[in-house]
Amino acid sequence: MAFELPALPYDYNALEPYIDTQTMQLHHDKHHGTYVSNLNNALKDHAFSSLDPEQVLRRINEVPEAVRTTVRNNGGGHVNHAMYWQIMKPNGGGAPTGEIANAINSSFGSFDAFKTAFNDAGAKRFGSGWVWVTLGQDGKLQINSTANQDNPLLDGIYPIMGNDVWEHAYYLKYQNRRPEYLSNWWNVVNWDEINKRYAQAKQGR
Ligand code: MN3
Repeated sequence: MAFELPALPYDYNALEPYIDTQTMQLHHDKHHGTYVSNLNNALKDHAFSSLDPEQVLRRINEVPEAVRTTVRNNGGGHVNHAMYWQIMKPNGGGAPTGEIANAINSSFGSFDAFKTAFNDAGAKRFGSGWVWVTLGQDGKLQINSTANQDNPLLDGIYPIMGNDVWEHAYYLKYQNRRPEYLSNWWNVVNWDEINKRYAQAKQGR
């Protein structure tokens, strides 16, 4: 198989009480697993099946039209979730550290203002999608949101971090209370990993 479901880097129950065990099991094994198998099926006989999945998204316009939407949705689903598991960790959260802390302060004034803007963008996304932090041309951090499984890489922009606001990410525990999920999510954020991704973004990855 060309694309593989990455193992979760911690136990299914490791993000309790903020993200419950059953949600993690279903979200990783079933949802992410299905994106990977659909992506493999769509690109089965195509040279892109040997590419890094991030490159597939960057080159989405070269994917045959017959499977382009399938690849966009499921390739996005694969790349988005591979990032999502890595930018969370047990006993994470707290104030940001390292270079990203400086970038947050210079772009948004304070960590609280940044969190508020991120949570608002996530809460306002109608239906299913993601909320992202990217690096703008001016060197400042930007917050935006996309529908479905669209990733900023479709526009050539490397995402520094993002949160999943599909109902499958939170509904078992939070039901309709998406803002509560968004605000609790900061307790599991992995700033070390986000700093690595920020460095990649600055290098123009
Ligand atoms: Mn998801």
